[in-house]
Amino acid sequence: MADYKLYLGNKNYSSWSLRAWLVMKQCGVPFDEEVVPLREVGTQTAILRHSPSGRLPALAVGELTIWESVAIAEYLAERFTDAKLWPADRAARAAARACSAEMHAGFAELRQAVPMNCRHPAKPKSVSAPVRADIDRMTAIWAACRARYGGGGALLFGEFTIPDAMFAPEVLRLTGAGIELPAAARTYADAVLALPALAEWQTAAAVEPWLIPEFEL
Ligand SMILES: N[C@@H](CCC(=O)N[C@@H](CS)C(=O)NCC(=O)O)C(=O)O
Repeated sequence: MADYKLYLGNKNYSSWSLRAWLVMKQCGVPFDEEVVPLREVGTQTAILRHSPSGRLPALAVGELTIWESVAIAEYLAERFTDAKLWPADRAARAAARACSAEMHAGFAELRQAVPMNCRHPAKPKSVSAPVRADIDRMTAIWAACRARYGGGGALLFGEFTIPDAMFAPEVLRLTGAGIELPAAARTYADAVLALPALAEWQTAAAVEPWLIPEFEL
């Protein structure tokens, strides 16, 4: 049994779980994981056994339970400094935290209109003005981070950092929906899609037995 156990929602649908899982993978330590199927009779009771908020992901470390994807990421960044989960430079780190916080708190229109679905990506017939505004803001963040901080690699702050995990589900949403992206955003999206850990998650999502009709658009 590993020291860390990550409780997740369905890999096919749970974007917050994907974020925490990508950060955990980046730490390079063994961890156990358990998917609690969402939207089933008994789901809430099952989640509450592992997460006091009734939401996933949650990370168990011995007696400690950490819920909320950003808190999990922060905990792992403190524990596994070699994984360099935040940029080393203070200004870059502040920007990385701002991007991550903006993702965590925002982009509701996009997230609502285009649910994450690894197996069958949602393909909206049209993009409303509020969704377009979310996309424009998100791709502007990507372009700005790449231009200012991205020189050392293909990701937002060069090598993989927490904001890349925060935006990974959005990359799946936007590319899966076939939404045209500005060149810099497309290049960044391709770099995220090339992450081996993301491919591993998608492979696992593809064989999950559960289907949630409201996320099958
Ligand atoms: N703010 C939370 C959001 C977590 C969240 O909304 N998780 C969803 C799955 S993606 C959930 O657990 N939903 C409970 C349910 O559908 O019963 C975080 O960042 O971890």
